[in-house]
Amino acid sequence: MKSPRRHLHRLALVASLAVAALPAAQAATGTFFFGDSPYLSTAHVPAGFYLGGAPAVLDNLEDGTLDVTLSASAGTIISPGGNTDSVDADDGVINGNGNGGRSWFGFAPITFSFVGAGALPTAFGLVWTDGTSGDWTFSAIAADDTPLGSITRAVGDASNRGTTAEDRFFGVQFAGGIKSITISAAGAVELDHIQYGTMAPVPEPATAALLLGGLAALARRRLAARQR
Ligand SMILES: [Ca+2]
Ligand SMILES: [Ca+2]
Ligand SMILES: [Ca+2]
Repeated sequence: MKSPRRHLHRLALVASLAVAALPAAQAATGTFFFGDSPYLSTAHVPAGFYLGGAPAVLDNLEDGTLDVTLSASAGTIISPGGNTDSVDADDGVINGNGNGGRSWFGFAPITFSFVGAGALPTAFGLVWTDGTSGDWTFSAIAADDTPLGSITRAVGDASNRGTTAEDRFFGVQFAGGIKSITISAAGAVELDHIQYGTMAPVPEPATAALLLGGLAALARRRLAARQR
């Protein structure tokens, strides 16, 4: 039989463990990674990524040039046709196919750097549209060249055609400014919708810690009251 005291003990323990399990690295550095979420059009920029919901620049590459505020370490824009795999909506219709748009093709690792005038972006992302199926790593660098961390995700549908259900958004937020983002793995990769702007506040971990901390404190207080 479950005693109320044991239940409160357990509640306090669970709440404490939950606080301990929060992503400490994120809280310590203030770097938040987003990914890998499905992406068929600009409507799929993750909610809460940009302040006000919209990026300062989102380059869909459809004008055939990379935005002047960006530079790339490798690769080039490829035209519609063949196996080109742009973001699905770039050819005007979301239909499971990205053959009719343009994308960035090159051999990984590929780094996109902000080279514009003014402050560095605090939210920076791109869309993986094709490449060798398997683990791809998305990483970022701060203004002083300090690594901001990385995430590794298994992506791809084992097809090098323009299929789009596999396409994934990767992004990073850092209030101190992001100098560059890199996608790396062995092999060729196609990317699209390279984008940046001002980060939206990310209250979740702090709020969650506060809530769980409060829950733990409440359980401890109740336990103490029962033990008196
Ligand atoms: Ca399409
Ligand atoms: Ca495109
Ligand atoms: Ca694809």
